[in-house]
Amino acid sequence: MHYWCPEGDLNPHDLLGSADFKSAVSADFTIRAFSHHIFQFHPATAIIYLCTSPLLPGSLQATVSFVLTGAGISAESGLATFRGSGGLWNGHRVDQVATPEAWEADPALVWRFYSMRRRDAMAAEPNAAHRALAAIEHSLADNFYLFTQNVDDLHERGGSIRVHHMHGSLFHSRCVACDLPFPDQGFYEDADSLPRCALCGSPVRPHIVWFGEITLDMDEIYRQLDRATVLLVVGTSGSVYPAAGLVNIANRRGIRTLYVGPEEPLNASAFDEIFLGPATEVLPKVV
Ligand code: BJW
Ligand code: ZN
Repeated sequence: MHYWCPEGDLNPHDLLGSADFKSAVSADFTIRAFSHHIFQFHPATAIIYLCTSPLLPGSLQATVSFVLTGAGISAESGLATFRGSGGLWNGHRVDQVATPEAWEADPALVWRFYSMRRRDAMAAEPNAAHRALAAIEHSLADNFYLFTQNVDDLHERGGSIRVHHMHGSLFHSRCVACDLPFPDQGFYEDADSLPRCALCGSPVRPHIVWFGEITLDMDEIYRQLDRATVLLVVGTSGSVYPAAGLVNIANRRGIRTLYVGPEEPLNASAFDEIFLGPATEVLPKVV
């Protein structure tokens, strides 16, 4: 392997023997972050380029930052992701229980699932990644927007204030007829006592956005993305739209796009920079 290093502060030959570095830079992926620097690997020439802009702690501070998070940011708090190895519940694929079709066919099953999710989220604690985003919000204030696909409340409990839940909230429910969300921390695990609306008697469902339903706050999301200078995406597989398409919109507007997570998302090629690693390790360094 050959290295090209435009900077004097890092000798790539020191890294050559490091097992961590070898596993961080491989032919499978073209851009890697390691030791606060960004490397680009060209498989054809086997040359690794050290990109000129190192990843510096605090580099997001002087920006208008738009942050999108997914299930991965809560993984280290013990909450299962959707498509990872923990993505099964009672033998059901999680994304098959969280659907309008499942609700139509078996509301008791869906309520058992969301009751369990409520219990798990209540028992979980925010981690260092949630807290790192809260810290940057405190310094950027209105120049920081956090949109999450997650329905748990770990961002709020980690100290974030301006949190927008585009896929709904685990701790709200709504009547299928009246359609107004209300706070609800109940557990509905008995098929004979599922919740009903106090006003009209219709079934009450989780206030969650399932496939085929309209994601929340989209006008606000597009408005804030228009103003952003950086889009930071954390812990999402890039497989669910419209969230997965925000990076493409950002690219068209010339916004710098960063991804943080232990593996590349499906839409990896759309990002300017990818920082591989668990959110609790990488995020506190990035912000
Ligand atoms: C770590 C980590 C660590 C692990 N640190 N990271 C094209 C365009 C637009 C829409 C569509 C389209 N094609 C199809 C559609 C429709 C559909 C869709 O996207 N389908 C796909 C299957 C293709 N989308 C919809 O129906 C949406 N509505 C919609 O489009 O309305 C029309 C509309 C159009 C345009 C504008 C506005 C509206 C609704 C989507 C609803 C998604 N609902 C769910 C379940 C409900 C929530 C719940 O119960 O919790 O939301 S599905 C599930 O997937 C959940 C999640 O929020 C969502 C995303 O999952 P996420 O977060 O990416 O999790 P995973 O498990 O996939 O990935 C975890 C990641 O973490 C991995 O990458 C790991 O590596 C990483 N990780 N450890 C950091 N320690
Ligand atoms: Zn009602």
